[in-house]
Amino acid sequence: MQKTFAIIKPDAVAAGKAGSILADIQAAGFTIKAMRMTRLSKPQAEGFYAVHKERPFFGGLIEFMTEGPVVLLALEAEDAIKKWRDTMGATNPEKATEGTIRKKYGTNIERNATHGSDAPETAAFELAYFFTGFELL
Ligand code: 3AN
Repeated sequence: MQKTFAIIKPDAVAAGKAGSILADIQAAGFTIKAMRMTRLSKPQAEGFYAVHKERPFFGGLIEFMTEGPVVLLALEAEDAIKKWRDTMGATNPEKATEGTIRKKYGTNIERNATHGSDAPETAAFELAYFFTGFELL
């Protein structure tokens, strides 16, 4: 079993899609190990996306990720990191496969409804950034 980290982003929460996305997550076979709804502060979002800080879209991304509440999730499944990336679909919803979460709920490459860790090292960093050890047992 493997864990990955997911976020239901402010666009999807504001659109009232958090419940549908959670249902899709469970239907896809993930166990929700931990979950918290919160609004990220600017420093919290900047720390989370630190790897992107030189990218041209960084400022807009931080603005977006702090504009309203998000749902933070620790998901568990066999091969959870790849499985969640596949369930979400491509970063750009226009290019995402039919039936994926970003295709169903995303608007554009920035406002793309969900986040998912892209590798074991990032999953470990991201899970520990938002959840403590005892929440992930
Ligand atoms: P993913 O979330 O699919 O791993 P990353 O890590 O390349 O994609 O990008 C992190 C986040 O930054 C994306 N989820 C998206 O919200 C935003 N982003 C990525 N590329 C762009 C872009 N070209 N323009 C605006 N926002 C972007």
